[in-house]
Amino acid sequence: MSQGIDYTERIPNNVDLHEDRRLQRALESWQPKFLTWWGDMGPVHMTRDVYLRTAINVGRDGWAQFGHVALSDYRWGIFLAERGGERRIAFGEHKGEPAWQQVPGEYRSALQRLIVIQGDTEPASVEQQRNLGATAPSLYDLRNLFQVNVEEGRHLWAMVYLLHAYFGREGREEAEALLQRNSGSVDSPRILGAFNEETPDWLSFFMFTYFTDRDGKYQLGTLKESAFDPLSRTCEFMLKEESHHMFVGTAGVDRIVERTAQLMVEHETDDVSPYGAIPLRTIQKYINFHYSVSLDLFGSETSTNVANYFTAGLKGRWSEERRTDDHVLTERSVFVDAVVDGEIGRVEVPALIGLNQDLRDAYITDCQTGVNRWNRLLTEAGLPQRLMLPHVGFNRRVGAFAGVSISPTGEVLPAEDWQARRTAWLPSDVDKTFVRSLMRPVYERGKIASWLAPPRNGINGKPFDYEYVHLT
Ligand code: BYC
Repeated sequence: MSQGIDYTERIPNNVDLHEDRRLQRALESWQPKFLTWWGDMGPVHMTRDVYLRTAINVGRDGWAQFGHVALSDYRWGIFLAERGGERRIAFGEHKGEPAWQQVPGEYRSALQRLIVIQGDTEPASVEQQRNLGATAPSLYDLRNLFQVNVEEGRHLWAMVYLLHAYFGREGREEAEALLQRNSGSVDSPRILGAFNEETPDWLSFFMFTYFTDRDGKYQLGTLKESAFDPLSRTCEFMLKEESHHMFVGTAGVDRIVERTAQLMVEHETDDVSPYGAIPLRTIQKYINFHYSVSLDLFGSETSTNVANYFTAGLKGRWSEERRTDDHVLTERSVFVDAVVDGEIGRVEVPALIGLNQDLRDAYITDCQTGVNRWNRLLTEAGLPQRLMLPHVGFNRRVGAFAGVSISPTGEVLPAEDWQARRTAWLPSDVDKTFVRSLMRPVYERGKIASWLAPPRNGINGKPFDYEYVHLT
C-alpha cells in the first residue's frame, strides 16, 4: 500500500483501488450519486473557493495540506490508517487471534449494521448544517463550517468503501440507501434520533459539534478497536479529522461565553440580549438540549446488542488496550443507572450488558471538561454564574430514563410539572427566534458578529483576518 495519496486518480485513495477493477467501477458508479446528493443536500453557498484542509497522507506528520479550493472541486477520497505488523484482537472471545482482513460470515449482518449506522450519521450532519453558510458570523467560521462538511462527506465515503468492498450486493444497496434517507424526513429519516433534529443556527452548530461530534469520537474510538481490521484502520484515520470538528464546537462555545461575560460585566446585567449577545440562561438551555439528545446516541444502559458486539470482537471499549482487566468480561458485573420504583437508582448487571453505559460515562467526563472551561471564563470575568451539564436522566428518549420526567438537577417530577417547566429548561420558540434574529452574515474580512468573540488564533498559522473564503 502506498503512503502518499495520488490526486490524479478519479477517487483518491490509499487502498490500491486500481488493483480491484470491479470495486473501482462500483465506487465510480456511486460517485456521481454522491455528487448529486452533495449538490442537492450539501451546503448552500455562494463561494468561489474556501481555504480547506485536504488529506494527502496518512502518516503521523504532515498528513494534510491547506489551500483555496472550490467546494465543487473538493476531492473526497478513501484513506485508511497504516498499520505495521500483524494486529491481534484485543478483546472478546477471539482475543489474541489475528485481526480479520475479511468479514467472517457469522458476523456479517452485525458488522454491516454498525457500519450503516455510522455511515448514516455522516451525511445526516451535512444535511442538518446545510443552510448555516447564509448566516456565518465571520469568514473564519464559514470556512470551519465547510471544513466540517467536506470531512463528514469523506467519512461517508469511508463507510461506503467498506460496504462496497466487503459486503457485496447488500453492501452496495445500503450505500445507495445512505443517500436516500434524509435528516428530518417524515418518510425516510436518518437512523438515530439526534440526526433528525434541526441545526438552524450557529449556537446549535457549536453545541452539535461539541456534544454530538463528541459521541462520534467515542463511537469511532470503539470501532477503532474492532477485530475487522479495515474498519479499525478507517476509524483511526477518521478520528484524526474528527478532532478539528470538536475543536470548532469547544472554541465556538468558548467564544460565545466570552462575549456574553464581557457584556455582562460591561453593562452590569444578566440580560445581554439588547446588546446583541446570547444570555447565559439561553446558552444553558442549548446545552441541556444538545447534551440530552447526544446521550441518547449511546443506546440503553443495558443492551444485549452491545454485549454481542463486544464478545464477537466487533466493537470494543474506549481505550480497550489500556484497560487492565481480562478484556473478556464474562465474570464481571457493573452497576448501571436505572429507575427503580419510581426513584433514580442503580442496578447490578453483567458487565457485558452494561457496556453502553461504560462508554457513555467516559463521554460524560469528557463533556464536563468543556463546561469547566466555560465556567473558568466566567470566573476570570469575575462573574458568579455557572453553566452545568444537566442530570443524565433529563429529557431522555432512549434507555432507563425514557418516559420518566426528570429535572436538570435530577428530581423525578410528575409529567405535568415537567411539561409546565419545559421552556425554562429547553430552548423555547422565543429563545430560538431570538437566537435566529442574531444570525446575520458577517462576510467582511476581519469582522465578526456581535454575539461571539473572535478566535485567539486562525487556521494553519493564518491570522483571523485572513481571506479564508472568497465569495462569488
Ligand atoms: N435513535 O440495544 P440498544 C457520529 C435503537 S455519531 C434511534 O440500547 P445498541 C457523528 C438501536 O439501534 C456516532 N434508535 O442499542 C457525529 C436498537 O435497535 P434494534 C455514530 C436508537 O445497539 C456528528 C434499539 O434502539 N456511530 O459519528 O446497544 C456528526 C435498542 O437499542 C437510538 C454509532 O452510533 C437512537 N438514539 O446501541 C457526524 C456507532 N439508540 O437493534 C457523525 C454504531 C438506540 O432493536 N452504532 N436505538 O433494531 C452502535 O454502536 C449502536 O447501534 C448504538 C445503539 C450505540 C447506536
